[in-house]
Amino acid sequence: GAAMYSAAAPPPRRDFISVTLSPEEAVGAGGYNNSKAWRRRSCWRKWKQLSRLQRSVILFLFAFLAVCAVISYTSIGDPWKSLTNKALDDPRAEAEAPGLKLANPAVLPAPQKADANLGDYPKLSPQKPPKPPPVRRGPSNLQIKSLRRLKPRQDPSRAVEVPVQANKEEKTEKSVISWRGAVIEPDQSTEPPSNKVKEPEKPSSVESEDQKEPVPLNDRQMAVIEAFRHAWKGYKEFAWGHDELKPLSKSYSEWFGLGLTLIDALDTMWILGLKEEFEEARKWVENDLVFDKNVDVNLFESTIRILGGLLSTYHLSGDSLFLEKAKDIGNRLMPAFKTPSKIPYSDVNIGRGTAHPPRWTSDSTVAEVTSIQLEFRELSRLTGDEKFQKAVDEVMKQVHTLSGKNDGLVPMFINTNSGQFTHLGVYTLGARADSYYEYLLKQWIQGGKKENELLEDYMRAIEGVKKHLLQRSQPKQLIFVGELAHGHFSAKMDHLVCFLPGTLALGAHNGLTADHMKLAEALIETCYQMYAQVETGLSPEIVHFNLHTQKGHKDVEIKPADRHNLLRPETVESLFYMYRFTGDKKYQDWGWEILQNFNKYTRVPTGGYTSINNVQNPRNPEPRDKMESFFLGETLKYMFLLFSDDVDLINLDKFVFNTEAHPLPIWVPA
Ligand code: DMJ
Repeated sequence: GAAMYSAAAPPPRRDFISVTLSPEEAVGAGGYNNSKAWRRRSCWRKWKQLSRLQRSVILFLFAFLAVCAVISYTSIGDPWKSLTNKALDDPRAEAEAPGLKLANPAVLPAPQKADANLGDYPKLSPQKPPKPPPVRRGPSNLQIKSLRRLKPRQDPSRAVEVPVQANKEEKTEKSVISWRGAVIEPDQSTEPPSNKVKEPEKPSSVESEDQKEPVPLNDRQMAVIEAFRHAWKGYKEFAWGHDELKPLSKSYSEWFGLGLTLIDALDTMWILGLKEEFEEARKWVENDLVFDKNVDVNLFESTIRILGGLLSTYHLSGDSLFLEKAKDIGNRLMPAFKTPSKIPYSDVNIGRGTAHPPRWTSDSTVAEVTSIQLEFRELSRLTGDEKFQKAVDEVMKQVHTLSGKNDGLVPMFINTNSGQFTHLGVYTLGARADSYYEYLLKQWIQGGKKENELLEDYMRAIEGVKKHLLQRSQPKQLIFVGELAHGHFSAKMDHLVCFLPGTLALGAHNGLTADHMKLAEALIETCYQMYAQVETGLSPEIVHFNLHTQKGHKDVEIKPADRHNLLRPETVESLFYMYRFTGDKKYQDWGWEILQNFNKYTRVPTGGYTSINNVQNPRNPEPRDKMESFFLGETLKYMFLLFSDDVDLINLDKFVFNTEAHPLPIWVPA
């Protein structure tokens, strides 16, 4: 049934045991004397004064308690361990406690080399071009006016195989590989961004020529709108202006205290055509969104969700309110870059203008410091103030030359004092490294495909993935991306890694090797199986793939600590790219299944959706009572775009999505 949860049951009554200590017992007769020797003597005297029966009873009680303790330790051990791991897997814990995961490394199987020769991906259905874009209709005053007609679909035969120099991490300026051959759309090339800072222009959405007729929405898109409205109802009623809805307790949680869900959802409402909701949220931004607050925010999270959300809403709506707010938060985040190395700290106090690393380390997370570039670069372009771009370009420049990479794969931590990678030897495309790879490609696209170092690092990294991290599972022979820890391959894959098929497809669409598209097709199948092979049809946070055939075993294995689902977007995001670029309807069908399962297992009748603790139990998926802001910012937005046949609804030759699904314009020549 659709509606699964009702309000939380009242807390159970508690019983109390009261214990009274006589003053004498509490402090000892004759005044306070707490010396160890005195205490030892006094206890021994009391023990001697007891009868033999009393002593036996006490000894028996001690023995009994010891047995109970052993039994309860073994039975609560697992949930406790899983709880600890959950905390570690929580993105917030990630942000707050870098290093924790390393302190608790996965138990790795016997060393196995990733098969470097997995180029022969499963046979895939041939690419069908999508139908010509139908004319789009929708709420007229929220229409994104198209810029130009879509350029003809790229002919895969024009894709250029780019040579990759593996094993050479540090290269001098002179030896930079020329990727010119890969740049196939000359009309998108631009001046280097720093040369073209100027007064903010009209946002790209309103510079248009031909406004097209709106397209009627199809049933699946209507279902997404219904889901969004349901989520919004809960947020509006119980969490308005707060960071996240707690749909079961009908309350909210604060992270930064900046209306995170509302800001993350602004451009989704615009794209879905939800005019009333958008206007109401806009009023809140105008009257109640205040950044002058004594609050610590995470640089990465506030950049991708708040700065990114405001910038994209500015571009879609043309409303300068959002640009003003973007400038304000952008300026307040700048103190993060005042570090000895210029590699930013993880946290900034946006009211005080101070920044700091987490309490226990001076490290930052690699994905965090390398996934704020699209937003800060765009802010420079719009404001004419170079400082934003300079700060984030400096980070990329340093990371480009650092040692410690493994065939383009980066470690997970970087030190803000030394500017060097730390905790070397662990390589993943999941948490703490994921969007580094995504932003290499996307910055290259944003800047008009001119910044060769970015492309070079991206191409090399994908070769690194192929060489070290790809394996096939059993029995279905699914290609998956595992992890490498000090030379040991682990068949573990985070759901977060499912951004990769979409990114690979985007690269291929932009002229990179057709081989990337083949890999994308294989990997999106795997990501879909991470849903399809699970009891609820929803993916867990982490899976382990089976490398050996075992009777009755599926490809996907799930550890108790990993079986939660946070309503994450990555698979739906990749399905959207795959459908856009291939037109293969199976991707829409897979997304539709996923939406239905979200409705079945995560929807709360009184409003909102909740993350769940157990994707393996359809009877009780164990709601966690939290709706993450990215469910509205990303998951539902990508669903809506996936079900659309209008390639001009966020045209991927005009916009590039940041890692929180906020579309930013691709720079075009002045
Ligand atoms: C989002 O904040 C972003 O997509 C980020 O890149 C990864 N984590 C969440 C969604 O899973």
